[in-house]
Amino acid sequence: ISSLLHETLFFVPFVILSTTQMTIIFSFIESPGFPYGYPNGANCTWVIIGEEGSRIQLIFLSFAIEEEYDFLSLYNGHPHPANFRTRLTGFQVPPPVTSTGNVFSLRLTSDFAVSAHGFKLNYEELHSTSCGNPGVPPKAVLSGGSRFGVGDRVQYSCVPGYVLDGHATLTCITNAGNTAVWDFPAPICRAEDTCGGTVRGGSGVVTSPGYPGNYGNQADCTWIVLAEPGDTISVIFTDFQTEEKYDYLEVEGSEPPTIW
Ligand SMILES: *[C@@H]1O[C@H](CO)[C@@H](O)[C@H](O)[C@H]1NC(C)=O
Ligand SMILES: [Ca+2]
Repeated sequence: ISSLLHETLFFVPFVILSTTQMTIIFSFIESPGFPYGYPNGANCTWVIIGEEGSRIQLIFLSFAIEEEYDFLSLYNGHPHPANFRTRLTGFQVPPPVTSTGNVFSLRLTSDFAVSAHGFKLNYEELHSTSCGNPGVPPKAVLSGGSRFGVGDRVQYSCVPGYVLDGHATLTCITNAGNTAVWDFPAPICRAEDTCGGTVRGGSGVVTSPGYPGNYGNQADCTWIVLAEPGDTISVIFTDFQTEEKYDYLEVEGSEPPTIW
């Protein structure tokens, strides 16, 4: 991995602006002060630059950022609004994220009060023949080794009391753009006898209970998808089958004020 470190800190009352470009010597990034709390008024940018043709994968080890007030924003490329990828906040460790190109930028911004542990992550340069770590969703167990190259498979199961929605086996394949990608997203482990839920974040997957198997009778599941105010949400169906005339999926949208 090639890159360089230069850091500037401007101290203005309640505001810290910092820009960091890192020479990739360490393969981890921590928020300032981790795990004792990042500063208020922070604006810290990290730019990770890989070799031409590679992608950068972030694997979060720890994540605690004051929900909806402080954010870790990711950019595919340099940190310009046009490159915005997603914004992470809250207290759940996010799944791994892979950049589309060889530059990936992170920006931590915090408001004037209340901090949290912050984040720690590993980053890795992926070559075109590696899919990278597909991640371990909450309550899931990953088996099948630690090789994530084209042709490799990984297998998921859930801890007792949880059932798997989605595909249990993922295979690393080459897509039309000649890039190694997993053939399916990582599955979800859901508590037995529950369905539906609330999802947020830049993108995600929703499946019927037991998918790709059949859903049960008498099911009544509601999913709420929340986006940032001002954003729109698109729903893309990759598979759809319900009993015609008897079972339904209704999709409705509401204006932000009714949810927020
Ligand atoms: C953070 O710093 C960058 C670059 O210095 C600037 O463009 C951006 O507007 C700042 N963001 C906030 C929230 O202050
Ligand atoms: Ca805060």
